Amino acid sequence: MDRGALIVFEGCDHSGKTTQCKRLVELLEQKRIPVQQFRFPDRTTAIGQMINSYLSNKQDIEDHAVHLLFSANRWELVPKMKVLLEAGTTLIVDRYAYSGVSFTAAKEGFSIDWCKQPDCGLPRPDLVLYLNLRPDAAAKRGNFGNERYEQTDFQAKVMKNFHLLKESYWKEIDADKTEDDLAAELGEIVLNCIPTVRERPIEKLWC
Ligand code: NYM
Ligand code: MG
Repeated sequence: MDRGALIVFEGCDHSGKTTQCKRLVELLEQKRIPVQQFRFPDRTTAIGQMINSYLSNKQDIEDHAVHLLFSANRWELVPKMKVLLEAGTTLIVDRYAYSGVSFTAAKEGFSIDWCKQPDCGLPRPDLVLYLNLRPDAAAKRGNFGNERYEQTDFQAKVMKNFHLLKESYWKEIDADKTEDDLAAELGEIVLNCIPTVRERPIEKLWC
C-alpha cells in the first residue's frame, strides 16, 4: 500500500496558512486524492482545551509546562496520523513542532535546543510549506486579536526562530500575492510531492 504525504504549513500569523490549507484540501478532494486536515494546537482534546484556556488568557500555565502541553497535544494525535498515512491518506497540517519551538524560544530563557527535545521523534514531514510574509504586509491583512503571543515585537522574534529551523525539506513561499495565485503555486508543489513519497518510510523528526 502506498503511503500518503505528511505536509505541514508554517508561517507567522496572517500569512494565510489556514485559508491555504482549506484550499489545498478542496483541491485534493476534487482530484480524488485521499486527504485529511489536522491543525495544531488541536483544541478539541482535553489537553487542547487547557491550551485553549491558556491562549485565550483564561488560565496561566508555567512556560515550560505549556511548552510540554503543546508537544503532548501533537503526540496524542500521532497514532491517528500514522494509521492514516500508512493507509495512503495525505495529511495537510496547519502548524506543527516548528511553531512549538519558535514560539517558546521567543520567550526569555529558552534555547532552541531545549525546545526541540519533547518533539524529537515525531513523524517528520515530507514537506514544510513556510509562508513568508513581511511584518508590514501581514499587518495590512488585519489586526492581531486578543490571544496570547499576538504582539508585533514577539512575532518578530518568532519569525527569526522559524528561519533557524529551516531544513532541506522546507519550501519557503513568498505569501505576498493573491489568494488564488498562492493556491495555484502551492497546489502544483503538493501534487508533485505526493507521488514521490509513496514508498519512502516515515522518518523521525530531529533525531
Ligand atoms: N503555538 C502553536 C505555540 O505556541 N506552540 C505550538 O506548539 C503551536 C502549535 O498557538 N499564536 C501558538 C501559535 C499561535 C497559537 O495557533 C494558536 P492558531 O493557529 O492561531 O490556532
Ligand atoms: Mg491565531
